[in-house]
Amino acid sequence: MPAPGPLVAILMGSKSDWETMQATGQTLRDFGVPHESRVLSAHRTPAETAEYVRTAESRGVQVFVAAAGGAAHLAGVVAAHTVLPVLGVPMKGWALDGLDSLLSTVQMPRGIPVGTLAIGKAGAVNAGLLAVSILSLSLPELREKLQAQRKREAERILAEKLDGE
Ligand code: RP5
Repeated sequence: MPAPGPLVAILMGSKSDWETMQATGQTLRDFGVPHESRVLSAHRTPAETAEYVRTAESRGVQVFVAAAGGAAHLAGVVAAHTVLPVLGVPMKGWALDGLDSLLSTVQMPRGIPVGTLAIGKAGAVNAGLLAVSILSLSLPELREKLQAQRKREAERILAEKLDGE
């Protein structure tokens, strides 16, 4: 694993998203993937967001995860400034309970892709796993860790006992 800089940047539109997005950081930690997390808003800090994305690549970032709620444009704005993979996580809550966030994140115009995950915690965890999967293309040890994790999960499911059965 290359030591110094973060390979994944986890961005979120507000500190209020952190409760959910910690799950992405934890997932990356579980796989030993260096990452950093920042609050940056598409609407409230547009210049700083663009600057962060432009400089992240030169620091070694290879995958962006961007989370926002409501008018959730952060992932799209990040994708507008990089050709690296951008994974969008729609936040739950707000006026339409996350459906607004999902549609704002997923409905990108042709040419500027955002890989959009599920709303909320499941999406936050899966964004971490998908980032690991992308990195595993050039880091074979991560592929082995992913395979081991799938096996552990399958064993856990198969070992589930149902009350009364
Ligand atoms: C979005 O608006 C953020 O990503 C957050 O999900 C939502 C509300 O932000 P706060 O009002 O909690 O700062 O930009």
